[in-house]
Amino acid sequence: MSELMLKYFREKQQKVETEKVYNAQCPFCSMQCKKQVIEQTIVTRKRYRTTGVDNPTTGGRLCVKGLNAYQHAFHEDRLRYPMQKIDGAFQPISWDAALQLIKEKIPALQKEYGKNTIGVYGGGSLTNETSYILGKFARLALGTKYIDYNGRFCMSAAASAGNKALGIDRGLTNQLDEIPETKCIILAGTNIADCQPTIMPYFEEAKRNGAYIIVVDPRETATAQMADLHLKVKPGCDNAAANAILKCIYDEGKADLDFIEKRTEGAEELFVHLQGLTVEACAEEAGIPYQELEKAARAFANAESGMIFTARGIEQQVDGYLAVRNFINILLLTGKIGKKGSGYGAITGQGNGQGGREHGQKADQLPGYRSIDNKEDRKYIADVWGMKEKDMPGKGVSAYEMMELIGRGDIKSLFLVGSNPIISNPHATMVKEAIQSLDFFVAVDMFISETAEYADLVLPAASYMENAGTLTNLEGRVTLREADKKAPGESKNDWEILSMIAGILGYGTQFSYQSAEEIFNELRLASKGGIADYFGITYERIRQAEGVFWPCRSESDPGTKRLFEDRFARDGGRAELLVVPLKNEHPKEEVSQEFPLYLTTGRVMAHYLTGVQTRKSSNLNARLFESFIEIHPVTAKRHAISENTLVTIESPRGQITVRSRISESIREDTVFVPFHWAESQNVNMLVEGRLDPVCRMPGFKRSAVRVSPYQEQQ
Ligand SMILES: Nc1nc2c(c(=O)[nH]1)N[C@H]1C(S)=C(S)[C@@H](COP(=O)(O)OP(=O)(O)OC[C@H]3O[C@@H](n4cnc5c(=O)[nH]c(N)nc54)[C@H](O)[C@@H]3O)O[C@H]1N2
Ligand SMILES: Nc1nc2c(c(=O)[nH]1)N[C@H]1C(S)=C(S)[C@@H](COP(=O)(O)OP(=O)(O)OC[C@H]3O[C@@H](n4cnc5c(=O)[nH]c(N)nc54)[C@H](O)[C@@H]3O)O[C@H]1N2
Ligand code: SF4
Ligand SMILES: [Mo]
Repeated sequence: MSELMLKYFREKQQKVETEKVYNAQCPFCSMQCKKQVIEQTIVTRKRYRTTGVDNPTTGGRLCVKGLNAYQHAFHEDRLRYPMQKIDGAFQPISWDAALQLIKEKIPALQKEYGKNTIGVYGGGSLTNETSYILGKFARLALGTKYIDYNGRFCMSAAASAGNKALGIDRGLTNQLDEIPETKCIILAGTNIADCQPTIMPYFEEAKRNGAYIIVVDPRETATAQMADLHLKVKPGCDNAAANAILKCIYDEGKADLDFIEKRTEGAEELFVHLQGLTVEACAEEAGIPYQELEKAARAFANAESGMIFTARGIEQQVDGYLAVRNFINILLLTGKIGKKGSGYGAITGQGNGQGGREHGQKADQLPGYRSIDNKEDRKYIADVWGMKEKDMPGKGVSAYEMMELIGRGDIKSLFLVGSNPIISNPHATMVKEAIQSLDFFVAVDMFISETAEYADLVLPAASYMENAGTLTNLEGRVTLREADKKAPGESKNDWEILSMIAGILGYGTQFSYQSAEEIFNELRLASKGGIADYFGITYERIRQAEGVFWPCRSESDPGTKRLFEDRFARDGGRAELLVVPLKNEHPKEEVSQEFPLYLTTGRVMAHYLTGVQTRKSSNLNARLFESFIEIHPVTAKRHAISENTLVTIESPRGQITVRSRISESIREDTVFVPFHWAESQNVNMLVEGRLDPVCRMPGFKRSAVRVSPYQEQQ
């Protein structure tokens, strides 16, 4: 090519080359890392680059998921129009036609079967504004009591335990900045290295400052590799491990009696209970050498300050509520809470796992963490919503129980917003059948997920890059996600879609919002005086301060960074110690001759939840494109399983097939499978539907299974 032509092409390229910068916040985990997506158009080709943006929580860090999250937002499979299932296939229709269909179906079903024949199912990825609107939509526009959300599988055990023991459920009682100053840390059932990677520098700094780190996990995860002591607990036996630690602290006279007397109740019963235990018996039950539990107890009790963090490993159990209570007992017994460098943290899961559980998409909850059973709370919210208190429905049921009601035909229609229950619920085969049996099923999603596949109508939702709003991160810091990309085709923000549906059902006046900020201002009022009080928080304040902590009761209130310094939030101001028996009355699935191994489930770094979003990313898929079973070499040998081969895993409920990954990092009696994949790799086909009686959490972290080399069906 001649020099002249090259010059011509170069100039032409420069003219058409454009760069757009989108401000965003990662859609995935509770760290809510701030970022910018930079779109470069060169001739007709688009190229994307992501950079982190400095902020007080993550300092501009991003993990591999955040770096690649633009791939699903710009994916060609994004829904652009409402899609109606006609003769078994989806066809694009207009918004008018979609709304008309809803107007024909919903009132008719309600007339025939009553208002509670409709269910509403939300998610922890939704903004605070959408979560708030979803609760109002269910209770006012549909008048149904059946609303719940995927956070039931996520935060419910920790939330109930926090509420009952301490009087408030805010993920972390202290801000992240205090972690580097603490001297002993227990990480119980949390794999932060893979699940909240950008939190790691706080812990690494603590370690450099001399903190002793204890990890409780049946597997040696990347998180456990950072630990000074790894307690390789038997799945579902964390209660016993915590009891051993409590017993040792008590016996060795290390309990903080002054703190216990001034700030707690229930100590007498706890002491009697501890007197009846032995460390050895608890250790045996937990599957951990007793010397290691004693070491953990001494390290924690002797440290000047200490923090305990829990996550789904101990919480997703049929007694997850009690497990968290027993770890909170350790903090209270040693007086390590409500002080600098001492406190509790439930590591929140989803982007808005925290805010999503505060503003009314939970069966028993009204905005501001108000209770739907409390007459005053009901009256207050009814006034904000312009309805009569007596018309407000009561408490519904939890997410999985809603699936059971669908299966029984009691709920005939479902609005699903931001969740994929066929992959994420326990007993997934039953759930799939239930979903298929619905008379009228509307899903609001960016994609046709495995569940939306069965919908009669799928409404196209905006992605995180297009939908502005607030999300509350794991610290309890309310952040503002700016979004400046245009949503593709005719897709819309969730809150706009819900408002349009409410409008067609006759509630236009109460759902006449023009912006997310307008909804937030109503939410502020609705939360005023509640436990999760957002009244003092405004978009302007969040922009200026880069996030405001709740509770924040007025615009001059700086927000509460550390909880419980002077009093706990329970009536009377004391925290509650609770006896957690070594063998409690909530039996878990036990291994047997037929099903000899414990199965536990969880996550890997590169994928997110049911994988609908991360499986769309070629970069993330390249890291791991299929599921696997982590199995100990001794166990693998016993079951004739070799490395990198297909394995069939069976439980009393079903079977799946995944590839083997043989590793000494897992207990011999346990296997691990992630839950990011569908169909024959959907591990929830193996998990039972039994629930924790207090918080209704399923036991995702312990089932009984057997394994065998995969054999092709003849
Ligand atoms: N990469 C990635 N990050 C995520 C997510 C994701 O899907 N992918 N999801 C987000 C969400 S919504 C959530 S809730 C969080 C979840 O975050 P985590 O709770 O940290 O993640 P999990 O992998 O489910 O479980 C954590 C650990 O518990 C261990 N475990 C299993 N059974 C037991 C047990 O009986 N006792 C104990 N002590 N430990 C046990 C597992 O081996 C695992 O290492 O992560 C968030 N971040
Ligand atoms: N075996 C096992 N099962 C588990 C768990 C486990 O550890 N083990 N963990 C449980 C936990 S902690 C969780 S949080 C659940 C999660 O379970 P799900 O909620 O089912 O998981 P997601 O993949 O987040 O599903 C989100 C869906 O909503 C869509 N979506 C994302 N953002 C938006 C949005 O802003 N608006 C709308 N309208 N749609 C959106 C996505 O495209 C996707 O289809 O899984 C639970 N299930
Ligand atoms: S997945 Fe979590 S840690 Fe990773 S970038 Fe997103 S918000 Fe940050
Ligand atoms: Mo979660």
